[in-house]
Amino acid sequence: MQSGKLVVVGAGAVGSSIAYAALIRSSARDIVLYDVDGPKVDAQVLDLAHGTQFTGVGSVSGGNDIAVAGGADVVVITAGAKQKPGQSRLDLAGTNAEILRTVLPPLLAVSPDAVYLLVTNPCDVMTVIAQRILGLPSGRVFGSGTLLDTSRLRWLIAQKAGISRSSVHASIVGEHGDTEFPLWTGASIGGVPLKDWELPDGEKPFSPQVLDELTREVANAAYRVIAGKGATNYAIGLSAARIIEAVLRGEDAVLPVSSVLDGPYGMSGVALSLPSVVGTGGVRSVLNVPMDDGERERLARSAAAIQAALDALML
Ligand code: 6V0
Repeated sequence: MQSGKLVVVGAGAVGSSIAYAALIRSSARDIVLYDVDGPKVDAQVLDLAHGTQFTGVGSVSGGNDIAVAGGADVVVITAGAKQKPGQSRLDLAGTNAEILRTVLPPLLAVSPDAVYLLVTNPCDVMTVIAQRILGLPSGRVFGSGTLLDTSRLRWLIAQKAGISRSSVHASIVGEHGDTEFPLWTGASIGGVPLKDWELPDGEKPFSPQVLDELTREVANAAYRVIAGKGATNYAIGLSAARIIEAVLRGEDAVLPVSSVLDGPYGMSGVALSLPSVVGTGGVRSVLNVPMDDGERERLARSAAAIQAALDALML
């Protein structure tokens, strides 16, 4: 059985979906949900626990007493306000920063050795704030960032190419938000550069126009889901479970996640997503991936948007 205690903070649409994904993927041995809303968290815990006969997880528990969050190996933060239709992720910054200031110190007191994963939006801004509040090394406090957006991109590319998603190599980097962008430099299917990929009839489906459409589609994906059902939850649940596994299994997997940078690409003090090595202890390093001038410029724009949100919070 997988080892490790996972604590998910916030038992709403996202927190409960992360717990559910971790349960059915056996991402951790013990799964704990914590929320200030007692009746809600108790109900979520019961509903999840009722399914444990069919999973390989040791236990599911939780409640509204911070003590339940003690001794964690990984703490995932989903507590906070979510986007309403038409709202951007950056619009949530003030409210959710306040929630972090309330919840993180007591969490650190009961789980001083945990890796902290930020999912609450705006994820990159929250990562910087959390890292400062917790005072832990930057690799131990990081955000799910653009892993979800990358999964959306790979799904779209795989559909167009008629190829398995696992054979598509392409990443969304930068802000988990409106300035995110795909790293087309280096994007490939089975080693074939994306722009050279041919369908059986000889057509090359990834023209510059199509790449632009894919970029737009990924950037608007969350807005579409929120407009239709009020929240995005299943895909972020699975994305977070994947990160939790990389940490608890010490995988050293390369995933696009968001950590506070200290030097790479000439950036410091801001968190954004770049392909990073994730394993025991969190983010172990940030890769120096090839980028063309346009991509470097877009990365700088993404960093500026995140910095502006931090400045607006006077940080
Ligand atoms: P939700 O369904 O409203 O749940 C939020 C939960 O947080 C509620 O149950 C609250 O009771 C709880 N909460 C509030 N304050 C506290 C506190 N101080 N301590 C403990 N619990 C608290 O929102 P939902 O689950 O849909 O979204 C949560 C956050 O995830 C939002 O900020 C979303 O924008 C964000 N998402 C981030 C994604 C990502 O890729 N990073 C993806 C989807 C959503």
